[in-house]
Amino acid sequence: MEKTFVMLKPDAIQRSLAGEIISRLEKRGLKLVALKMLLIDRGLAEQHYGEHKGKPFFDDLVNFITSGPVIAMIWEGKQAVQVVRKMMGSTDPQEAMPGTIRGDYGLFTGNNIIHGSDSPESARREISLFFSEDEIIVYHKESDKWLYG
Ligand code: D4T
Repeated sequence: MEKTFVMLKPDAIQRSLAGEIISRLEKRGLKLVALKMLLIDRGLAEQHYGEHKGKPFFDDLVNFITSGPVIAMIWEGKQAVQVVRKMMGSTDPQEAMPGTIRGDYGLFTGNNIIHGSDSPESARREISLFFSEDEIIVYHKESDKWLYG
């Protein structure tokens, strides 16, 4: 089953949106297989957002993501990467459709609440940045047979 890396950014935690967002992902049918709260240091932030190094918003992005605790998670499901990206909505919350997480809770690109891997390759890279193998829980969920038939 496909895995994706999801992170609730510092604004989600400060605005008490964590439970609500986790609930949405759960209700969709995705399976939570790892979760931790952490403070990201600048080194990890620069690695995670390496592709944006040199862009005008890079420093603000690193300052923001290191500004408070985040919740890092791994969610599993069929096409999990694409499913989470659709649930998140556009990077700019002003453009994000109502019904998406950013479209319902955000107003500004810099503080856009949630990160989700943009491809299975990025998911693998990001999962290994944030989690060790023994932090990923392998278990059976009875509801899967009702979700997938
Ligand atoms: P992340 O990576 O956080 O899930 O967001 P996206 O995948 O939707 O978007 P991204 O990688 O292009 O941007 C990463 C991060 O940078 C912030 N950002 C982005 C910003 O502050 N100003 C900008 O102009 C852009 C493009 C928001 C998300």
